[in-house]
Amino acid sequence: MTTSSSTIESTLIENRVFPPPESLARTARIAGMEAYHALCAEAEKDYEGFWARLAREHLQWTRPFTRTLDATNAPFYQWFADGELNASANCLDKHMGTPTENKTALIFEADDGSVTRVSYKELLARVSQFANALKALGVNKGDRVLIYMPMSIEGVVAMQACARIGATHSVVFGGFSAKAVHERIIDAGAVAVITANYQMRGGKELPLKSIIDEALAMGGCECVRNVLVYQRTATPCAMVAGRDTTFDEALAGQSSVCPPVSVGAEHPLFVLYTSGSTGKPKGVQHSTGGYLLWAKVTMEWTFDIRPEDVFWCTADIGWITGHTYVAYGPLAAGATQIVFEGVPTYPNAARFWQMIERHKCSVFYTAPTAIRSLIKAADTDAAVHPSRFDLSSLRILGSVGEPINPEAWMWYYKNVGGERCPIVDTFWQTETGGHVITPLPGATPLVPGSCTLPLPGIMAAIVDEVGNDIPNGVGGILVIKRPWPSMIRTIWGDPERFKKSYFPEELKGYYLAGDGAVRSADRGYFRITGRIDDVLNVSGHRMGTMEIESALVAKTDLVAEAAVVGRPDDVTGEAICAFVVLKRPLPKGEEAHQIANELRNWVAKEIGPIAKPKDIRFGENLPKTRSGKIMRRLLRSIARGEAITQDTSTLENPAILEQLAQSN
Ligand code: 6R9
Repeated sequence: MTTSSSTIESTLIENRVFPPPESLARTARIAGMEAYHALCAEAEKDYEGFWARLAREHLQWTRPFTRTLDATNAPFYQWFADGELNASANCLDKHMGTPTENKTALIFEADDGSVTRVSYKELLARVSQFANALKALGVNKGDRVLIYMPMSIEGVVAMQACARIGATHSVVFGGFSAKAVHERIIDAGAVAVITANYQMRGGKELPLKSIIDEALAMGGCECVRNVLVYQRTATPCAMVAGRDTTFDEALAGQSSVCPPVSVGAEHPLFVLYTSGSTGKPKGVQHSTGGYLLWAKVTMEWTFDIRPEDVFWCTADIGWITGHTYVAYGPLAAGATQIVFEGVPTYPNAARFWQMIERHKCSVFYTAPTAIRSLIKAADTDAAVHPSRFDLSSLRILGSVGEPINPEAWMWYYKNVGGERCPIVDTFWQTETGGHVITPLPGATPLVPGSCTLPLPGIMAAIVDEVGNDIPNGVGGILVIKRPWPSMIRTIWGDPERFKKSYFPEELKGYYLAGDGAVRSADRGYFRITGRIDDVLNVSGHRMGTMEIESALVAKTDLVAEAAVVGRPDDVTGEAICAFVVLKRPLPKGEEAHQIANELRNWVAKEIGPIAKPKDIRFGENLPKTRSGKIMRRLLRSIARGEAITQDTSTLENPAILEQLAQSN
């Protein structure tokens, strides 16, 4: 038997344990495992009392709540329901009159490297002025506002301004297509859209406003009365009279004082669309009180955030990570944070390391896919290796979005963290609002590739198909047994789908995360084994296979049938692989290549460039059972280039496997 040295190394690595640095184990918010266990015991003993204590300690209420959890209409749980507060006041106003008011809230670094700083006081003034501009346009409490913005101070201001007047924002990532924006505008019933003329990414000027114009022209968007346009670049864009206003026009003459509107704790702070296992994206609705509570608490527990920290979460505000750990959490915690417009590889793959050095970043939070691509770059070009930069300001590193493989973990730990900084591998989802399973930097001994243990108060467990607990060492379904304050409240406009997706009857009322997981036999540490539904994770972005399939078959002149599966990819984690049956004879060579490109561009237009399949394979048919079901497990094997070892006896057309396997 031969075993390659890399296999030996990775096995050894997975068994390695990294205790927290001594200083953090002494001083962190949760210092040592005893402190962690004490909090878990508190939650265990008096669940509601535990959450009520946190909610009173961490949030400022304009009207105190008297009831903690209301489960009468489960699974539509309500938290702190009779309490009132304002999210923006809890992020900004509460710092006024404290030493934080003159502190830098945002360090914005643009794509071209220019830097703008905004203090908490200035940010409050800007948010208030913007809130007044929204009010002047007739945007009211409860209205939905769609935000389609680049990473910018203005993007954060727009979100906070909505929160200030009780409008519910729905941020759509700037990489989504007009069609995707259109669908979300209609589903949310947005009354206004906030966008920019262009965005700058990697030295390129990319349109945003024209995509909004295209979306609004698709019809059915009568709900949208106004479009607000931030002029990010000097290039003009088309403006529709009576509908479109520039930021400058809208802000002119508006006061920079705007009293925050108190809303009930359950008032929807935002709706964020994410992919599910059926074609249509789900509008995940979050509350104000419970959501903000966890954003603030996890900043302190997971990142041990301190007044002197410079925090940097590299996620875009179009994703949940950019909501909780850019737009809300760091501000609620009074931190200084970096907001970055550009991409990690421009002007070269040292951009992150350069920025950490330049801004003396101390807590850095990014995605495994970024780390893996930077490892690749550093391997081939020593000039972009992190060792060339002074990263001594770092004290805590974080990872989010997908499993981090032990090799990437070790590289991150050694080369970025200088073997000093704990890595918090935070497992969570759009639906969980904030971290749910994660190491604590001053307590948890780290095992590369494991998100370790649930946060206090999060009753995570691994169960079988009927909700029975599974012993450590055996893989199963990840659930959370009790409701928690920052959980999803419903799917916007589709409560039935909410119940079906997250609280299936057979699971005893537990929250179904949609991931598989296993706990280690020795420590009971969780390791996420990947989605158990038809959702792919490409570069940390969730993509529904059905969503991509619907996009492909929507090309009705060309495509008869399509099936999409994932296959492992070294850099992006998973890659999208599409099997397509055309309405014409099987293409070969150059023609196949051309059609594949045409389909990729089509998917980019239907959903967005992030959904483009990496592989497209053509066949005269797809492997199907006699009842006509596509056998995806076989397609998964073909996509991975594996020999088919599964049972194919139920397959109607076995010859197709050979054809598809050779179609690459
Ligand atoms: C925050 C975010 C959620 C899905 C989730 C899981 C995967 C996220 C992870 C992780 C392993 C981690 N995921 N963090 N898998 N380890 N630390 O990413 O939200 O975009 O909704 O994705 O991402 O599969 O179910 P979202």
